[in-house]
Amino acid sequence: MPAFSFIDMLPRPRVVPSSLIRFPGLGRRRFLREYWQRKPLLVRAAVPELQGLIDRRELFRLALRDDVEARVIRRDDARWQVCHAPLSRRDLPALRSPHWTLLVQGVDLHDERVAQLLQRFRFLPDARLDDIMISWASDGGGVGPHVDEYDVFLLQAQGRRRWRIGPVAEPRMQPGQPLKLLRDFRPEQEFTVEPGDLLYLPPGWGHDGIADGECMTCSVGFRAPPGDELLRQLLWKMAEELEPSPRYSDRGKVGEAVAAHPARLPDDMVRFVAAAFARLRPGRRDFARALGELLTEPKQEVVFEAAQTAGLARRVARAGLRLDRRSRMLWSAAAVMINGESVPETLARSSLLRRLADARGLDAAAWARADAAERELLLQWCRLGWAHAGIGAHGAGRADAGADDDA
Ligand SMILES: [Mn+2]
Repeated sequence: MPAFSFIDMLPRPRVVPSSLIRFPGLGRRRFLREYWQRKPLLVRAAVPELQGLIDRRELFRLALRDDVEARVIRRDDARWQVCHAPLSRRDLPALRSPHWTLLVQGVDLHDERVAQLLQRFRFLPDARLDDIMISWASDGGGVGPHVDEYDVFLLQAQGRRRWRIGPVAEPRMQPGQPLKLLRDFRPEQEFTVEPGDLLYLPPGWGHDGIADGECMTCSVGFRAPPGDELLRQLLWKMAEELEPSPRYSDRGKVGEAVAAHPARLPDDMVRFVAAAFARLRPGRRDFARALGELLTEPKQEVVFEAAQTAGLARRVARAGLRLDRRSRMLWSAAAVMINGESVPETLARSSLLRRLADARGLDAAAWARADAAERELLLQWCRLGWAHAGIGAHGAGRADAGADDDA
């Protein structure tokens, strides 16, 4: 492999830097250096065009679908109630009744406009990106004082919300509540956000947002899995891929002493397992692949629909292709992972695939440069519904026809 890559010769990614979230008067670089994972930041009018993102009726309709994760949370003085999906209309209190909120998880999986909003946060690694949760609250609604283990950008889409925030060193929870609510939350700051305002909170910051009149808020979440959880899942993945190996043998190793202590576990048997484990010796590449497969694993409720294959190759040659908005794709030095799988060894360093992962689309010119193996793989992804012919009209308008149509 040459030391340089051909990436620069390929078309520029469609995620043009100007579409990324801006931090007026601060700049992304300073945000990353001084605030990211360090301290909260409130940016007024960061995303003014957010107002028309999605309306209440659309959100409610999504919440009632059986492939969508949603919750209704109500507060009755100090008593909280949670109602989990699948939700029916009867689970939604009257709009005018105060102190309740509807939370809809993973809205980016179902709505193209919301998926595009997520794209604006790609100044952070895709590997950290989780999803967009959208909440609608009636007057006084909220989920109570709590702390998350995620980084979160809270974008006020409609109406006003009063936030109280403060660091929480050792979270202690209120007993007997159906939610994890902080027991003695001591907020340090308090402010009201308006449509377009953005509040960034690092993990470990307590927050309590109360709707001031009805309002809608988007939470863009960034997961940060704990080391032990990652390791457990990585080891599990490696275990699944183990090659069959020879059985233990004690030929010539059983001595007279066994008769005196037949219950004793033979040391040699222990050595056998230890040696087998030592031979595993995972390398960087194994870790990258397992991690990438893990992080691109589609969410449980995601089901890809197989696509029409008639004239597929011709359509892609003419119009390029784009990843389905629900496809997750990552690459590393020697591996490319998509939707929980690694690409074959021979394509693991394909600069075309890396480009697709970064830009989430390839135009006809890029397709023209693809080799036969790359084309076959990409067409296969189209057949699975992981990608679609055509760069597509991103940005404006309703979601693409297909999986996301409301019934
Ligand atoms: Mn939160």
